[in-house]
Amino acid sequence: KKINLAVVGATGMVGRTFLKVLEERDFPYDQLHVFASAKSAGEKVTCKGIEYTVQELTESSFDRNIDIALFSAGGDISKKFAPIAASKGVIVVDNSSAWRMDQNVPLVVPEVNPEDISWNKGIIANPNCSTIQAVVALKPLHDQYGIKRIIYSTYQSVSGTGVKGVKDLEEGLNGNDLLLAYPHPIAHNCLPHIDVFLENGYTKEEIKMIEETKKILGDYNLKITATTVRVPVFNSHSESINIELEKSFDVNEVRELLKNSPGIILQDDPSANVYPLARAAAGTDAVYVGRIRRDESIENGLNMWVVADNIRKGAATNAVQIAELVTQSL
Ligand code: 11C
Repeated sequence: KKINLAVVGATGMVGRTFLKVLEERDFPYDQLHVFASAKSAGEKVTCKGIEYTVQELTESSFDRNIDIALFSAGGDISKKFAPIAASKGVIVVDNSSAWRMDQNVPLVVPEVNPEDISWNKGIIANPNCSTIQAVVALKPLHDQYGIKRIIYSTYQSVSGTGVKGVKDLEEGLNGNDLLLAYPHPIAHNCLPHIDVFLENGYTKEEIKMIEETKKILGDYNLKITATTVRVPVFNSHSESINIELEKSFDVNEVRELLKNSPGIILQDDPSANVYPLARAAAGTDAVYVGRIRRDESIENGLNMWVVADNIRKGAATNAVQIAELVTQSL
């Protein structure tokens, strides 16, 4: 079947990466339609060597036989337009947080729970970037040894915030703190504050990681806590993940298991200074795992360091991978 594809939010940071990833993977579409807000309408974008004029997103945008729409235009746009698109037979792959915890919406990472795509009712949610890379590394461990508890500590790049975050760091490194995106300077700093604070003292980013992990792994008994931190890095999120497993394990066996699991590149040779790094991960689609070692403070404890490009595997690439699986089922 020939697929007609739409990209909503085509001029944003993730939207532009959608187009790049579609081109790189030679996604098999027939027609491509690109939409954005009125402010960006008329701008030009290119995909597979063809230039497209960005159209304003309206309620009639989906009246053109579109099969799949990739959305990354913010939660409010998704809340309004994803149901409109779905009602017209479009399958929406939505990158915002608007639909992720909705019981009627599958939350999918193709390496982890591709089977959940089958029960979609027109909207499939793409998880938060920091969750995606974590669950790619956690899934094989959960299957093999059973996970009891997870402690996440993250080191997240400014591109997760978008253009304003990138500007704050760029200018801040020149001694000019703009504070466009953050309440404190991000240059030469670490901010234990991502998204808004909630009444229980956690940030929304921390709660997203906790809840989305349970939904994707399909295990609501998991005990999870998280501290998410913004660091002065342009691209790629890094995560320290401490895990308590149900069963005993051998550390070398864990390395072998992760090395052979989908989407993962093992980089774990500390004696040669080999471990995952944000700069090396940037611009790639893999999830890098290293620093695998026993947590000797508890029984069956494990530590690892997980890095991925938050705009690619954490957003655009994951959504395109979902769209590829949807295409196979059409
Ligand atoms: C960050 N994780 O790094 C956020 C960005 O729910 O899609 C992604 C927000 C989301 O700031």
